[in-house]
Amino acid sequence: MKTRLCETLGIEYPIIQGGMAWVATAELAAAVSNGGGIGLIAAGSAPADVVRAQIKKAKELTDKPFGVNVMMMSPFVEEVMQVIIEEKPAAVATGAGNPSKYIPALKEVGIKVMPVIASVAMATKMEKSGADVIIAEGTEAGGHIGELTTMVLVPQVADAVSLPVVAAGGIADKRGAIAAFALGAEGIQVGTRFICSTECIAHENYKQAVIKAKDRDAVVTGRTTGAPVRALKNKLTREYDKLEKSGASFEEIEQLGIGGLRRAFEEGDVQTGSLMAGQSAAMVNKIEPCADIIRSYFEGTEEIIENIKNKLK
Ligand code: TUI
Repeated sequence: MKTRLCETLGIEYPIIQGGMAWVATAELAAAVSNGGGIGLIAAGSAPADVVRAQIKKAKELTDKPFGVNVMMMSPFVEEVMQVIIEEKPAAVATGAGNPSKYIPALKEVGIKVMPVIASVAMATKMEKSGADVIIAEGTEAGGHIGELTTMVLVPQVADAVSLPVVAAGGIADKRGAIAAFALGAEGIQVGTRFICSTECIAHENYKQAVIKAKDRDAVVTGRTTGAPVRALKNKLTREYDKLEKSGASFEEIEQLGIGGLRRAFEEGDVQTGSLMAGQSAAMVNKIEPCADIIRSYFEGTEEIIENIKNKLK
């Protein structure tokens, strides 16, 4: 399963690890890259010097291409982009905003740019701005999300742009990968399943919460504030719901979530922490090395394709 994405990034399998703030550290990114995909360090809202240290660490842990995910709403986005231009990781993915103004400088030094988008309009805009890859993220994904499902977003984006499209959101196994390719994608992005990797240094309680999650446990809060976020249902999401329904102010609601990711990731606080995860959490059942996760998406796919052919007879 080699695609244009593999050529663009110099990787073996067409899989990009999701840029999960706090969760996607240099350790995880390097493990994914060593396993033949491309790992991403999540800059999240971290200051630039922290991001630089993470890039340096990843360079020690892998000789393979890796990238950095930049959250465009970060107060440090300007400085983080500068550090990236200096350190030159193979690729940059962006989320939660428009990276257009940084694209020329990133490309100038040979960094591939992969905006994550949730609409066709944003996909065509990114192609015009000079992006190298478009990551189309459906609402099944964890964290900050758009409205459209992967099933309807990916084919529309694939029709609208000529760049390689990567499908993200809800891709939990090789069936999902094959479906993504059927929709026109040339690669997949996987976040939630990598939380449950041996190399991910998230708190064990966070990993176990993902493993325990059932079909309807990854819920959305923040729809009324205009920044919807999908996370595993717990005390925090219930309080969010209550506040939103009570007509509380934007500031009051946002205040509740502050520090939530750190509480989940570092302290393992599964009640008041923000356990961001996608709907695919329900399909993640074990902790295993990144290399095994990657292979599980691409090995044995012939059998599934054969089954499809048989059903269509
Ligand atoms: O960015 C993500 N996932 C995230 S970011 C994040 S941190 C955060 N926490 C609370 C509220 C907001 C952010 C946690 N998870 N995924 C990629 C993604 N990007 N999904 C949707 C978008 C997106 C949305 C709007 C991309 C571009 C965009 O453009 C708006 C515009 O026109 O500028």
